[in-house]
Amino acid sequence: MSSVVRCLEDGYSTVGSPGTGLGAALRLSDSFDVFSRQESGTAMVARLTRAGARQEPGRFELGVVSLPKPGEVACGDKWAIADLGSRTRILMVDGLGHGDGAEEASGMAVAEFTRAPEGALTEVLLRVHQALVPTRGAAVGIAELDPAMRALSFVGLGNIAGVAITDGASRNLVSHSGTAGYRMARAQTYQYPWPSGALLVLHSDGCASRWSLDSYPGLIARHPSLIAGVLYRDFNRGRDDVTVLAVRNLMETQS
Ligand SMILES: [Mn+2]
Repeated sequence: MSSVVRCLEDGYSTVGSPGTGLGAALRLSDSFDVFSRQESGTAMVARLTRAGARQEPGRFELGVVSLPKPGEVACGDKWAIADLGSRTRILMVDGLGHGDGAEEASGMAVAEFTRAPEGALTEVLLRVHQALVPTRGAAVGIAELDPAMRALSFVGLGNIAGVAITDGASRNLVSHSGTAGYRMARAQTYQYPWPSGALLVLHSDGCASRWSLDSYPGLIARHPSLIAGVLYRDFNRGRDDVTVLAVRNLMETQS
């Protein structure tokens, strides 16, 4: 869109249509955001909140795109979130391969994580590993967000990529080689600074890892759903399930 503002006006169209679609989406949404560049296209997020639905805690904001391999119905990538009071844990799991067997493995990981998300991250990972023994296995990453402490912890087994972005500097989170349910060597949790405004991006290997938000001026400050959507659009490999999750620390800087 050469002008997002004009495109949001009712009655404006470049193709002879009524030109009311985007304006209607904006009016009907509880939150709405657009990231558009003429050379690469447009990403949009429109959110509807169910009446009485639990509100986000306000300590962070999160967006996810998770889709099966083209042509598949089952998705072997899954993610889950567990609220532990001041801390929040996020699981991302990529069942080996794709299709039903991959979905079964990742579903069991989510079930185990959801059943018992507490304890040291390495213990949670070990329980997930044990739960997956009957399955074909999976790559697993577990992040713990502590927005008030401006801290982020991560333990990973296999190919779940994590990148912490602070003041334009990116840091890749350490993950161990192995496969949950099949082979797990000694796992270690690593801590990273996660100050106010910092972003964490987690993604499965259905998304290439050569991206940089530097190529998208302004995107880092936008809703995490837009960040996840743009990375999905431009870096999904097209031959695997793909999940991209972005989460930003919303805690105000300590006064
Ligand atoms: Mn994969």
